[in-house]
Amino acid sequence: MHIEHIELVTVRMPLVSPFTTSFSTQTERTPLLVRATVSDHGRIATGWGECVALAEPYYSSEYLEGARQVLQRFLVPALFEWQASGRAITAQTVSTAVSHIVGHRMAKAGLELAILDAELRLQDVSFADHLGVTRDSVPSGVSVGIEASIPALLDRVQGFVDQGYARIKLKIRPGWDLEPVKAVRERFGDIPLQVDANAAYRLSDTPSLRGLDPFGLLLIEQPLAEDDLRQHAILASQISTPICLDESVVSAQSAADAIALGAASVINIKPGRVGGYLEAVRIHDIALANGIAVWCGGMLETGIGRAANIALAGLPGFSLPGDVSASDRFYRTDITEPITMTDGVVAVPSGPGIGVEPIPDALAEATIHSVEITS
Ligand code: NPG
Repeated sequence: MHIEHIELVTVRMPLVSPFTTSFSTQTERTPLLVRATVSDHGRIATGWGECVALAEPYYSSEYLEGARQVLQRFLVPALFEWQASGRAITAQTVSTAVSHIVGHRMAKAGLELAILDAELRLQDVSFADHLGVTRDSVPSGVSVGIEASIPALLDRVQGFVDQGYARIKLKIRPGWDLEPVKAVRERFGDIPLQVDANAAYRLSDTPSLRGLDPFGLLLIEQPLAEDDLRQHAILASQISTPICLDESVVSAQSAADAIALGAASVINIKPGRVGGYLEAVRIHDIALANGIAVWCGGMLETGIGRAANIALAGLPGFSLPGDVSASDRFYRTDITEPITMTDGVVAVPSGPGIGVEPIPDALAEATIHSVEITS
């Protein structure tokens, strides 16, 4: 397989409503799409990937402009150099070809997915088949932001419950934790419910986190800071709600460390956060072998990243509903055919590659920047 050129396309997508977490309020998303045009024995294929870095470095150190620059200046040229030296270009070789560039996992993941999509399209194989996924649908959970008031939160949750989502995740932060959880439990009873703190607490907040124990939550996600593996392990011994790690797990190695330390009994797998789908599968395998449940996280992806996440979420270790909601949870208009949710599940895409591609008009409408890189 030969890479002809790579294009970096930045799109702007307004959110249907503001999404507030412990670190920011987002009103729009500006995903960076990677388009790889490849050839093989005279056949041409186009593959798409999505880099999930936010516009600002609040969730992790990566951010849109930085990701675009590192792709343009370092990652894509490294891949072209690898190709020029006669080494094989496949999705499997991308991470090795760029391994001398430190960090920038979300940018690397977007590039790897574009190559993977193109490669699978040349082979006429779906991502799900490539992974060995046999499920044709996966349960769909929804993430609910911090709202202005408890009544506003209950209205929003009611809407998602009415739509049939299989699980509700509430964003929490100090001062918005026990009350919203209590109110949701009182109104909606025993629905599958979990909370996500995005690293907003400290170990000294253990007493208030223990206050969540009576509510029978599926898990509390990333209560403490990214680097605090040891402190998560201490917290896990002090509260009964299962601890799930998100930000702390950036690689298969950190997943193995977290499991060995007892810092997590559940792991949220986001392919972008860990450097790509191949590393995501490794984390899945380690977790499965250790009896640790995993679920697929979301980063408000467009249909591109969302379709790939749904295929990944079909692997057997993904035993909890993921943040794989319908496109209309966040966007009035997606750049692909919208992902839809019916009866609490989303369908695993079955077409070649990731099974979706941008609709040209929708892509053109949303594009705010694009740059083509050739060898
Ligand atoms: O369903 O795509 C989705 C969003 C799920 O809440 C969600 N993501 O911390 O997990 C998270 C959070 C997030 C979103 C984090 C955007 C960073 C950026």
